[in-house]
Amino acid sequence: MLGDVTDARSYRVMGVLNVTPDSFSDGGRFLDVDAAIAHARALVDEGADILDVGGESTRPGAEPVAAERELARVLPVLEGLAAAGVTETTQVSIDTCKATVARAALDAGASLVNDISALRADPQMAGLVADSGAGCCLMHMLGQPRTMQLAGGPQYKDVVDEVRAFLEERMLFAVREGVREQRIMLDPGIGFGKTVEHNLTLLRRLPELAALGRPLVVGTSRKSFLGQIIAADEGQQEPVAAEQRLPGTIATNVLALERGASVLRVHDVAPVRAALAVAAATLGERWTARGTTRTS
Ligand code: PMM
Repeated sequence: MLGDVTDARSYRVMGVLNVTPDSFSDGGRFLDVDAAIAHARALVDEGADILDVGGESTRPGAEPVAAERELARVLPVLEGLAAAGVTETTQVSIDTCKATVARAALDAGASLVNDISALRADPQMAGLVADSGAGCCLMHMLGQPRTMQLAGGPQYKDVVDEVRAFLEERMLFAVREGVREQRIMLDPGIGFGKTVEHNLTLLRRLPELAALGRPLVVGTSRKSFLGQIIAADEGQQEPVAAEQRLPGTIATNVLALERGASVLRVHDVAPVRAALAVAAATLGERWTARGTTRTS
């Protein structure tokens, strides 16, 4: 179960598997069930501790998807992962805001619900998570994916204070609905209704969110703010393409680890995991080879 530390590492790497036609960085690549399962296995081989399977794009401007369609995308993949034994060795998370999708995913072997609406979108979701005993990730988002980055831009008085208050309120709500606190993880929702500066401030002040006492999930992977920063450094106007954002992904994940993140949600598992291993060793964690503690 998530939270059990099976080796000396204090963090986990969550590999992203988007079974969507339109996700911003990998949309359309894994719509085919066999391609999705092959990619999932590759992520596990690269060292993913958790696989996060999603069937609805959350990129800015994305339109909502009906539950039947979302389910038709993710369920065959989850069933294929179970048949291949992957769900027994690797925790599988379902990235959804819909209780019907989450229920089917949990039945198929998932054990974590990653709800970017933090249990706000579907009134059945909190009860489902509570009754199933699954873990859940509660994420901050201002507005909806369709509207969150519209002109005028998101506004906060103090982004960290507001995100922290939101996460605390959602955690209390979840607990009131019967979700055990030990099963809750929190996520500042990097890129969800935030400017570049908001994202950077959240990363810089991550310890204030870690102070809520629950594991923090951080997802910066390939996000647009990285493309904007790298472009500015190169004197360009247009953000660099998603495939060119790995250095920024690594930099932010290493810094997030140093500031208290527990779960790093990424597309490029192998390079991020390697960077995190070195960062963690530098920070003073015992360094390990997959489960074996090295002393020299
Ligand atoms: N980001 C995306 C989707 N789901 N879930 C959590 N908990 N945190 C995130 O930052 C997050 C998420 C968008 O990225 P993707 O389209 O590449 O999956």
